[in-house]
Amino acid sequence: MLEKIRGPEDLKRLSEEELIELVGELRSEIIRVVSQTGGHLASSLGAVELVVALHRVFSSPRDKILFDVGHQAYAHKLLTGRRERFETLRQYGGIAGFTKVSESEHDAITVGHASTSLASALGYALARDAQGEDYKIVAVIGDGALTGGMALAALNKIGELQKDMLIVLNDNEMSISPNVGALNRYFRTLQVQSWFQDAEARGKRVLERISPRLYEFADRAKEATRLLFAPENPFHAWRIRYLGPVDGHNLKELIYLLDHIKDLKGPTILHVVTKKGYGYKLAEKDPVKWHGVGPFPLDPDAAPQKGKGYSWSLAFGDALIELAEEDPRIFAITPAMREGSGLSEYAERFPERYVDVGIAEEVAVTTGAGLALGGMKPVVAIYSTFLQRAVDQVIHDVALENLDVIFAIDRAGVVGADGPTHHGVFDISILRAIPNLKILAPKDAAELRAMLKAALSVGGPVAIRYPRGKTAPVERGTWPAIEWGRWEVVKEGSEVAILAFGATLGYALAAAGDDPRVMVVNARFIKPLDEAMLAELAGRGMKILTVEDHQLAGGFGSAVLEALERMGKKAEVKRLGYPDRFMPQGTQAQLHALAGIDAAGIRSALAELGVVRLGTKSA
Ligand code: HTL
Repeated sequence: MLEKIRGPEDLKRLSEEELIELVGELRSEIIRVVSQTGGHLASSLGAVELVVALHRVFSSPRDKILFDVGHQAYAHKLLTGRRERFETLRQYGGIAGFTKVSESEHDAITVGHASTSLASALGYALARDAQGEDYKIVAVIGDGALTGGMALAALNKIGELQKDMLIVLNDNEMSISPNVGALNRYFRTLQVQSWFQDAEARGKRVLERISPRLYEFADRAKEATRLLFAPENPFHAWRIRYLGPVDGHNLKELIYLLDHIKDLKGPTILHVVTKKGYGYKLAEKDPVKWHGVGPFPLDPDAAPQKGKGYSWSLAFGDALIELAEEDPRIFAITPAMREGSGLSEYAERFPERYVDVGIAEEVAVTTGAGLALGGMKPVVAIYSTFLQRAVDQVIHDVALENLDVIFAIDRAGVVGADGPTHHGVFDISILRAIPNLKILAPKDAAELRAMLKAALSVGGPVAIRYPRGKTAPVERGTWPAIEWGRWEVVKEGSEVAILAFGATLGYALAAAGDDPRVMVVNARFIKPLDEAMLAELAGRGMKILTVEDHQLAGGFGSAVLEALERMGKKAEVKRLGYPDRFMPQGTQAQLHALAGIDAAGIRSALAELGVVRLGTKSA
């Protein structure tokens, strides 16, 4: 069936039975390909019926279907002309793991970060109406993504303007971890109420027959329970029509409903209840683990391979646990990334000093500010890419009053298969401009621990950035000393100093080999720089090669140039990092090589600086 689908219009010709068969084929294909490529399996499996129903009833690309985050849209990709390329999912040069406007006319938005679909839908609606067009707009948003401020603020405006659009709330009770928030609690009451109404409808017929008086009593009890379970529907307060909840795996019912509501005027929310991972037992049982997976064996008894070894995230989480054991003021904050940030165990150990604020990075940062003002020592664990959401909060709420807030910035640098929406390559440029804020980057887990400990006592905001991936594990109780503000000479040399940090330090050492002319410096303090060492290197006439897993514009290398200028020192400087374009998806190693920040790239740069190693061709 799937092979015959060239575009969504082909769905309109299928019978109900054929559509149900298609749903099964889509699931099998998603599981087969993701088992090879890795990807957001559980989210995409849960949305298959929904995607089929939407494409059956609406007419993409004329009608616009906007997927929030875009990680649940694999079935959409398979149905919109990308079946043959689906095997390249998330690979270098392949199709993206999220929807992407430049990839297909059926992808209405380019996305990867959460909570944007409703504002985009509002923009589409304003454009449609301004141009006198009449296409339909459908935003599909998860209950997780609906915890984001952007989504809630857009709802507020959508309700006011009464623009025609359908918002499909795909409620699976999960963000990556179990979902949080008051609205989430409310959705649970709606589900209970709907169950009660079903039971009631069944019971009513029986009761009426047995005893009219009992029926009357039940009818009154029904009113009482309704009040108990369902307070005034908040969407009504927003002037948005609410329908649901309905079973998101009942294809027939979904199609019937969508068909009947597609022409409704004004904004409508259809609350659809789905099961994350639906159709793949392991994922249904453990949707957290199967939210995003690496390649996995198709054997049903096997677990996903999360990649062996000790992650930077765990190195952070373990260190924080030990610090929190000693210091009762430590308080960890995550914007919906408990597992990814290595905080699962911390959250269990210190539930009273832990908060998941939902997919709301702005709230995470400003809650940190409030905690600091209230006398705690907040640690905001946040991915570099998601910190972009909260730049003003860092500036206005934290840095302005020099508050003691630590930012543990995970996934700094290119992240690999998630691609440009998720690369963490802007944090240094953004944060470097902010007064009071200090920026550090450890070379390994031990140094991360040292930095975290030092940051907690130095005062004012401190950002510690570390990459996605593995690092060597360290023993509990390992707290190496670190001299605040000082770089570390890792290898001596006479002619050129490579200034590298974090993920690029290993490459620098590999490129330097045992060449006596090449010095390698662990430039772990990015702000403030170790200006004393920099001045000394320049004074000695050393050439300088900066290497960063970050954009060149405004990054570490720029900071070095600025410092030399400020100090009135001259040095020949060459900078390696990402050029002024968005880095694509691919493995981290592929992307490092592409930008020439890996060992081979550094060797070429050394050659350009005149340090050509004898006996080798390139350098
Ligand atoms: N913060 C922001 C701004 N965007 C993203 N994408 C994240 C964090 C990380 N993230 C995802 S998917 C996801 C999060 C938190 C959960 C979304 O939950 P939702 O969908 O209920 O909307 P579900 O997976 O189907 O349950 C990714 O980075 C892919």
